[in-house]
Amino acid sequence: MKIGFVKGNVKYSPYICHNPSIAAMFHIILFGPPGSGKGTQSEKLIATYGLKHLSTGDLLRNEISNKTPLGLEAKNLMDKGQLVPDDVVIGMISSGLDANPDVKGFLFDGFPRTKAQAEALDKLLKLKNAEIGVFLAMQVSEEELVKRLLNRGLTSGRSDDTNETVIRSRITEYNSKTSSVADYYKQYNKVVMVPGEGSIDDIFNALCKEIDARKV
Ligand code: B4P
Repeated sequence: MKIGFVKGNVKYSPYICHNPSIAAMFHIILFGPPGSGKGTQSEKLIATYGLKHLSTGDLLRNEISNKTPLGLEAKNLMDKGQLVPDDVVIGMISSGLDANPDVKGFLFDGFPRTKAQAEALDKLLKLKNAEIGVFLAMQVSEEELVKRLLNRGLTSGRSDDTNETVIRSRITEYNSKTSSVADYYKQYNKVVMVPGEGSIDDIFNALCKEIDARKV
């Protein structure tokens, strides 16, 4: 199956996906530090596998642009490079699960980011007799992350991308609170490390290979 892909002004070449069908429900966590390419790869994965995309970053930015009380609180934390409280993001994900009862599966992007979020997600999925199929962790060096986010900050209008100190705080927050989420899923043998540097298509193909090896 060949699918082209456009993001912003960039058109990515078609790629070959060998087996995009998903017979049984299959839920994926796409994991990695800020700027590792979760949003970029999510767009391609949902288009290929027909999954429902749940990105806590996008949901929070939506609240910010609608100037809701939750958005104002979140912006204050995000602008400092800090995580938003667990109960806020867990509530958003819970609503997202309930609002989409008939999906083939969810692609969780940027969630869970703490052990409390991971445990809450397990409980929410259990209520639906479901579980995570695979936890895909993208590996990118800190210098590459900073370079990518500063570059995105030139055009994204995202205040958390324009200041190198804030970007480094986000990476510190990831190292202290988020990276250990991978250990939580290791106990269930769900974790697969995928290189996050290289061409977007090569990384995408590596992710597809891991998904195709696990889904029914
Ligand atoms: P997120 O929105 O999750 O986003 P991100 O970490 O900034 O980036 P992502 O990894 O998606 O990178 P992208 O593909 O865009 O988080 C933002 C903030 O929201 C957090 O700091 C936190 O405050 C808050 N938040 C979100 N979820 C939360 C949660 N669960 N709990 C608490 N707080 C939460 O790629 C980045 C750039 O790299 C792009 O410009 C892209 O074009 C480029 N790029 C991608 N792949 C590339 C490649 N292979 N080569 C070169 N460049 C590449």
